[in-house]
Amino acid sequence: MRSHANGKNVDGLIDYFDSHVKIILKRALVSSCGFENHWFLITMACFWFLGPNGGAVQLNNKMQELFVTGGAGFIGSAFVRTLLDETDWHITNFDALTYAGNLDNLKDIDSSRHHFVHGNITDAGAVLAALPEGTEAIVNFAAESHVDRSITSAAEFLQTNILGTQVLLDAARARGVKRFIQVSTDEVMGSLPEDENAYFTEQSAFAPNSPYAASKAAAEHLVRAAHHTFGLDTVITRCGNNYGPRQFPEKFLPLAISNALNEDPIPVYGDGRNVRDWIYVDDHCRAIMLAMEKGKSGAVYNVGARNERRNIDVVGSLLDALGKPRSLINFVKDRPGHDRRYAMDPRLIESELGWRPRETWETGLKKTIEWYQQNTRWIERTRSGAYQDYYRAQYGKEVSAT
Ligand code: NAD
Ligand code: TDX
Repeated sequence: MRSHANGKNVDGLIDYFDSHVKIILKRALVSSCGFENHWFLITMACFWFLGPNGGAVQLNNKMQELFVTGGAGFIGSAFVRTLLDETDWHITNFDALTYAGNLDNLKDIDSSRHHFVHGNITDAGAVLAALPEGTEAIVNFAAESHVDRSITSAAEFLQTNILGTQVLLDAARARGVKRFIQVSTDEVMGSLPEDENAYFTEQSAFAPNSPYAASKAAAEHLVRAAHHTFGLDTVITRCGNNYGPRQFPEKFLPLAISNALNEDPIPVYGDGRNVRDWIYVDDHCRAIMLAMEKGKSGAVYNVGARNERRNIDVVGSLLDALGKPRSLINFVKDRPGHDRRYAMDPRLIESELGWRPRETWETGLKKTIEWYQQNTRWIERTRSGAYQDYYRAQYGKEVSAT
């Protein structure tokens, strides 16, 4: 796969040098052999165009086909945007449009290179029907992704996150898809001690503590098994807490921003001292792109921006940024089994693939807050209807729909 960084410019340069080198070599051949030795020239020309180096030449400007699942959700839609912006690739975006999937998240993108298919990853027939011939890679974002919902009911998590992943692995093998990328989470490794200088590495043991985390851990095992047993080319990325535009407001940061904008109380679980390792969503997406293109087959890469923060400090920062009072903070009953601390050691992806986050907490939070301030209609739509029922059941009270 070719490098995505400034892909169009790099391709242009390669094309330029490639065509000029060809011309120079052909001229040298003609002058050294003479026109009469045309068989030699024809043989050399065939070797040039069809020979073993042809694969490298053909990569230039060749449209790559990608199958993205869950691309109408928060991270998946950011990935689709980033990929369309930074490469020439074509994407088939396969999404069941659950409560978390939202076609508004895909508004204004280049529709000539993006094909949306409404479908469920647990439906093998639908997946195979939608998977284009010659698909270069499957990137699996599709998941039930909210820990609190998994505590209320785990069934959908097992269906989508475990069985759905196996369906995709089988489809990848059946169709000869070159690479399978599983988007996983730090939560598979459980909770770190609060006061110790401990970090999750790629070698950390699995210790999932919620049904969500357990389902993501099971999915990772299936990906690993497909690599080990069938030789499928797989890469797993594990990331911490993402934040940014278009995150469904059941997750802590968008929930807190939406509530703060309406001056509704912000529910903080327990003592608010749980630590999460926050990363701006586009930085995560670029890490996935790099892992997809350059990651080692069978590898796992931890993705983190070295940005640990306590929940109470996160709320504090955003209330200050919005000019809202701290009195909006409302300590509520803790989440059962609440993991105390997540912290990623990203040294492998940094050293092996050269990945670095572009956003700091300050720039990322500013962008995020501005997006929610400017997209009140999006918040209104996502917080109407079923969201109100969810909020009442989860927090035992009403919240503004706007
Ligand atoms: P999200 O809930 O915002 O989006 C999930 C998307 O998957 C939605 O568009 C939904 O419609 C789709 N989907 C759900 N079930 C499906 C099914 N059966 N078939 C097809 N599509 C289905 O989630 P997100 O926050 O964007 O997370 C994306 C992925 O990244 C998930 O796999 C999650 O585990 C992982 N992840 C998330 C975070 C985070 O902080 N949000 C961190 C690390 C890893
Ligand atoms: O109302 C809330 N109050 C609160 O204090 C909510 C919803 C959360 N919290 C706390 C719980 C966590 O310590 O905030 C922290 C973040 O919570 P979530 O946004 O629910 O994320 P988390 O449980 O940490 O999991 C997230 O990161 C890893 C994503 O939801 C997962 O999909 C991802 O895999």
